[in-house]
Amino acid sequence: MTYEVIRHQLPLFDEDGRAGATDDEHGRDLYYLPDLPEEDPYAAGHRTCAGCGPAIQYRWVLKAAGQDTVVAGPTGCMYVANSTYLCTPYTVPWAHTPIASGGSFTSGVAAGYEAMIRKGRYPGPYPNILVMAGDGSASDIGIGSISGALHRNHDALFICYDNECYANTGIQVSPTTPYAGMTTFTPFGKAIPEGNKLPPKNLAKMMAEGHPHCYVATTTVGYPVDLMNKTRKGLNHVGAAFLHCYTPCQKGWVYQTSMTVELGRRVVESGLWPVWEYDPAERQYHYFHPPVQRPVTDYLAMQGRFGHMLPEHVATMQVGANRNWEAIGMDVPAPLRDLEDPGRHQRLKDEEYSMPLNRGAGA
Ligand SMILES: Cc1ncc(C[n+]2csc(CCOP(=O)(O)OP(=O)(O)O)c2C)c(N)n1
Ligand code: SF4
Ligand SMILES: [Mg+2]
Repeated sequence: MTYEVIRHQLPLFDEDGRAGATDDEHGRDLYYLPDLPEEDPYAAGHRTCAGCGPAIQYRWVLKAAGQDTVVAGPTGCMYVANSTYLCTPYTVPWAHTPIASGGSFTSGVAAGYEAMIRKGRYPGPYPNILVMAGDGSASDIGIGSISGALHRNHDALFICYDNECYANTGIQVSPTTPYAGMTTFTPFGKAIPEGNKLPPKNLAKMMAEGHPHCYVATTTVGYPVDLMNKTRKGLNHVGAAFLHCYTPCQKGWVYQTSMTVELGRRVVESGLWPVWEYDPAERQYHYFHPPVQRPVTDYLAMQGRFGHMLPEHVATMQVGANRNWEAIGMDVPAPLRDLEDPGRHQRLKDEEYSMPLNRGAGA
């Protein structure tokens, strides 16, 4: 006898009825939160750094997923800092996987639950199954196993928490480290003044283009409701889903501890992290158009990892941001176009802004 597999359909949080929101001078809604579940499957008491972006992401994702959830986590900060001997902050089943195996492990969990429910050996319903892998895992060492899982369309949500470095082993460069982002493996100096010469790997677009039957989305910890709704959409989607979330690393990026969420907005408003959703049914991308467009320096100057950048490096960054604005269907205002000129930055650097002192990663 074969039993039916019953799946959860999690309701989405209201993003429109923002009566309680207060606007800042740019019209950005502040402090808006809908009624959220009180449960926190990622409880207080973990050992990540103060202001850790991945920890904020873990909390929102698991709040959105709820108690009937099974979580996997490949090696990285969010394994090590959350699994002190005989202690974890999870109130739901959680397993550590090798760094390369987040995709294959989670495939096995998903296939196992499907089989057990069909055979009547697990009463169901089918739980929310997700894995949260770092960028080193999801975009580099473990990308093959995640791509395989997406291709085979296992019913699970595969999340990359992206702190743009191999944080846990000492802030080494990863494929998603931004151009000019300083890490311990990309120090700046006379030979390579920008530190990191390469642009970041466009992981989310690779996943969407390469697996067109999957739900794929990007988000940041600056937009908690968006993050929670995309978590729920990814879990509701029958089949594989991939979510790429920008999560600042306080230790590696060297910024004021309280600025994690603000960075999560500024990275979008400076055109460096397009927020979008790919709908596999329509085969269409839906781009978020932020209400504010800022120069990249509004973002870069908050972080010590960019403090060594010279005017020509900042101009290169602005070129990339401007191409991103065009790619998501937004006009590039003339002042932002002007900032593609390194000469303009030299003048601004002398007169209007200063980059922070770069004391090195982890300072
Ligand atoms: C195959 C393998 N290579 C290297 C390591 C060492 N290692 C442990 S954690 C880690 C960093 C992982 O980086 P990321 O996935 O970005 O997570 P983060 O530490 O940034 O949270 C590395 C390289 C490992 N555990 N396994
Ligand atoms: S090093 Fe970065 S990712 Fe790791 S716990 Fe600290 S802030 Fe979080
Ligand atoms: Mg990382």
